[in-house]
Amino acid sequence: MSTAITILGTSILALLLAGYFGQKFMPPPKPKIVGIDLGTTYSCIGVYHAVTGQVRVIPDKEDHLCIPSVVAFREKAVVVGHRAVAQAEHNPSNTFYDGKRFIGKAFSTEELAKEAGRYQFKLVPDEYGMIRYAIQQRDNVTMVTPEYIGSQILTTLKQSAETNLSSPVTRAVMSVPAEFDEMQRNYTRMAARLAGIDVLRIINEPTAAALAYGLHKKEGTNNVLVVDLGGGTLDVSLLNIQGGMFSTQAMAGNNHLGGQDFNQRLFNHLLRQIKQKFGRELKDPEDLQLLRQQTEDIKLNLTNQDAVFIHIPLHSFRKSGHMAFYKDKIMRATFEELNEDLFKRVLDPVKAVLHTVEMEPSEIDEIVLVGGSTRIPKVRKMIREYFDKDPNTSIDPELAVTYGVSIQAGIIGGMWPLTVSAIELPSRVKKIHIR
Ligand SMILES: *[C@@H]1O[C@H](CO)[C@@H](O)[C@H](O)[C@H]1NC(C)=O
Ligand SMILES: *[C@@H]1O[C@H](CO)[C@@H](O)[C@H](O)[C@H]1NC(C)=O
Ligand SMILES: *[C@@H]1O[C@H](CO)[C@@H](O)[C@H](O)[C@H]1NC(C)=O
Ligand SMILES: *[C@@H]1O[C@H](CO)[C@@H](O)[C@H](O)[C@H]1NC(C)=O
Ligand SMILES: CC(=O)N[C@H]1CO[C@H](CO)[C@@H](O)[C@@H]1O
Repeated sequence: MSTAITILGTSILALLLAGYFGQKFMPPPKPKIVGIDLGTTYSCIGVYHAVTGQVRVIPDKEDHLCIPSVVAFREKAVVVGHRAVAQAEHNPSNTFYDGKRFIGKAFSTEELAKEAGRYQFKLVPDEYGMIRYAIQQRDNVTMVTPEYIGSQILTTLKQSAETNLSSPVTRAVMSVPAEFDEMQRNYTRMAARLAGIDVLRIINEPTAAALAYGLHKKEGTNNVLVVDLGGGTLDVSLLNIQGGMFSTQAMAGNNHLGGQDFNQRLFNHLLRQIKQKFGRELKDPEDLQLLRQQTEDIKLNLTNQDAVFIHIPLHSFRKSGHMAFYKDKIMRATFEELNEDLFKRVLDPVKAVLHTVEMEPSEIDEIVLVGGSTRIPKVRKMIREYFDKDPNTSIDPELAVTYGVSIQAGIIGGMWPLTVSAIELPSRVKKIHIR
């Protein structure tokens, strides 16, 4: 009897050891399902690694973690991401972006007129008001759909992932704005299908951000406010999370407020400075392109520095062989002044959401910041002061959604040790639009 128990005990021990060494020394299982954040301005792809229990955002060949959601059509090639941005100033009418604003959505003539005015490319509605982008090459005009633009971005991400993981990538979890209706979700799936990706689940971006912080594992009921300030849009959502169940209580936002607007203010300021220093306006496309890129860098550097020294070559202002340089010192305070009214507007949808659910700022348990523009010190400070509480910022705000969808992909793939599932309850909440 006791021998039998000993043998049983030994074999259990052996099994445990085999399991332990197996886990330790066998190559980890190939990740099968990826998480994709197809964003308005940037898109990223990630994968959950069992064993380490961590999300890895997958870089492209040039080591960029995310790529701009920009697709350009050139005479003989289609270019995507950073390469599309780099040629934008030379090919403005065939460089397309903001596909996410148009995907799966019908526009009235007036709505379209308002939108079209913002872009240097041409938007053409079909008979149902669905938008297509017009590729203009010489006398030839070809139409492409927003989902086709999306598919080009997804194909690029898919290729990066396949290279990195050395395995085919055909299944994904994707995130969409909480306000997306069924048709917008369907067209997002269609974009993926065109890229050879089967979308196993679509989750809301705020839910993904909350998942990234593990808020689905927190005990009890939680009121989580997700503030997503990206390149061109501001979205505020109030989630109620109970035992892994997410429900959206309220949403508000401004579809035309974000990093691009802050850049534009700074860019205009630099142009005014240049005009003052050189006595004429900068018009050269190449110089403008460089200045625009520098503007973005200056803004980013002002997140960590109080002042940024700039030294920008202006090719078109060169005089008798001597290169001209625009030298200046840009203060963070100047950047904040230039954008003061825009920054103030960030709190409007926050207040609108709380008003809708009749809650005080103190009733919010966690605040999650998403989107690159939430790194701006002034924006962070305003939110911290409004709630008298530190927001959750430990995860890179540009990657939080990618982390979350990748965790969801891991959950669907049954990856140990992800045992807690996350379920989104259907919501009929209407988004409040603030301008
Ligand atoms: C015009 O566009 C169509 C569709 O993309 C293409 O097949 C054709 O070769 C183009 N023609 C010219 C002259 O570029
Ligand atoms: C894959 O991406 C990870 C970062 O997520 C990086 O450390 C690794 O070197 C990449 N591997 C290959 C083969 O590109
Ligand atoms: C979305 O797709 C589903 C499944 O393919 C379909 O049943 C539904 O009618 C579609 N809805 C819309 C609004 O396109
Ligand atoms: C921003 O900071 C980086 C890293 O310190 C530096 O290489 C770059 O030149 C800076 N750019 C500007 C415009 O100040
Ligand atoms: C300020 C802060 O970091 N707050 C919370 C962020 O999220 C975790 C949950 O993952 C909380 O435990 C922190 O307190």
